[in-house]
Amino acid sequence: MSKKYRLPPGQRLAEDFPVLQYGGIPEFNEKQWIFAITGLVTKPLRLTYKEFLSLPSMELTTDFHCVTGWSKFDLRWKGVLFKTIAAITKPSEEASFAEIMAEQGYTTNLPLSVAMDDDVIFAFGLGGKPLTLEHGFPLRLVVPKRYAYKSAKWVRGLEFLKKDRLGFWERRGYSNSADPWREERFS
Ligand SMILES: Nc1nc2c(c(=O)[nH]1)N[C@H]1C(S)=C(S)[C@@H](COP(=O)(O)O)O[C@H]1N2
Ligand SMILES: [Mo]
Repeated sequence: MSKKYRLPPGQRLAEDFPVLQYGGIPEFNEKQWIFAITGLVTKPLRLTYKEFLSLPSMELTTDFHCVTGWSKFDLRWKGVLFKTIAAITKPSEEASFAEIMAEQGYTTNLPLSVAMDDDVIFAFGLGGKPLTLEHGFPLRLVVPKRYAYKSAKWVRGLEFLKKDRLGFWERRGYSNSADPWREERFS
């Protein structure tokens, strides 16, 4: 595919990989770090970082689109698929949405129809190396088919929900569906 047709409407390719977040970059304290999966699941889970790293993982290469207009091609993430987490915790039939919780109160939300896609990954590696702090170490979500505010950095857990619950940017006027190909930037 030519580069042009890989770029969603209104996007430009960034040369570097910009670092963008609301607020500061949190410290990682492995002793206190827990990833908690709660809500409408048969088997709620609290994982230490070591336990998270020991889950079945994979690498995948995907594109990344920030709502402010920059995109990156071919980021090679390593991590655990969202659907692997779901297979382990077994969301109930009622569960249709997930709220993803990150450090410092940042949240985002996804319908399970999107989150269970084969390219939605909780990543701990990027480009063959551990994730860097500024890009979300020790763990971030990556949702390639949505604007990157859905790709929460420094995630600490997720809750399976019956009804949708808007995240940090989704409550502040950014699109909840956030499809870059339809240019769904604002709500
Ligand atoms: N915790 C947290 N995650 C976040 C954000 C944030 O403010 N806080 N910003 C999002 C936005 S808008 C973008 S574009 C990407 C940027 O990821 P990067 O800094 O790795 O390029 O992180 C997303 N994840
Ligand atoms: Mo963004």
